[in-house]
Amino acid sequence: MVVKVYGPACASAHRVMVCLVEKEVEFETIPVNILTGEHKNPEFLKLQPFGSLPVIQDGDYTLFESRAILRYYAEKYKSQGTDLLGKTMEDQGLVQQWLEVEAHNFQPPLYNLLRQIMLSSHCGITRDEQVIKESEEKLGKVLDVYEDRLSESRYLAGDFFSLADLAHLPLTEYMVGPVGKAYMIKERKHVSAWWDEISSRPSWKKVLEMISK
Ligand SMILES: N[C@@H](CCC(=O)N[C@@H](CS)C(=O)NCC(=O)O)C(=O)O
Repeated sequence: MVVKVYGPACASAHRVMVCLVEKEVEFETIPVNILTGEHKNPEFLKLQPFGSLPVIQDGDYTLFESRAILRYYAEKYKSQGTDLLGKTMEDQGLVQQWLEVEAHNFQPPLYNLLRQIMLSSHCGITRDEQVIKESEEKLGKVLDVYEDRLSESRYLAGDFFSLADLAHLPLTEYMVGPVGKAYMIKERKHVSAWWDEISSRPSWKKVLEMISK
């Protein structure tokens, strides 16, 4: 049975899609239109009571929260496709650590920038230059930590590509694209090399192609 991914026009759904491609799991996308408020319809709230995307349905099983979905598929298909969890307990701990860093340190300031710069018209908020400045400073400090880390290992959790790297793909793609902050990546040598490497993976190129249609 093919996995259903409800999204797909949102960064968190792209995170799930790239994981499924890496794990060689077949899926189809079910469009849910955030702009018309479809994600708050009673039917959709039965799947995701908070009215947020993405959600997957795998047979009778329903799961939401993109990073929970990543962990689920990485474990369920551990020996299929790319191993995204690490081999030793220590590597696995580091994957989980950097996955948390992505969620709690990296994403919040970048999401603020995205809201302010790309989505302010949709979100009904007035662009606030002070919020943009502070968010950029915060994100810069996070990227300085990444620069140190990536000067000693090829990927975030070690010398292997993992969920920790994969989770960064969708929002960083917006960051270097429509948010206009590519220089924050380029001016950090190791972060820049890491981004070039992870964003050239065939799995990510495939997702970009899927979402461009
Ligand atoms: N922590 C959630 C965040 C999901 C999220 O922010 N989804 C956005 C779209 S990318 C959304 O549904 N926004 C509409 C809303 O929450 O009302 C996850 O990782 O799945």
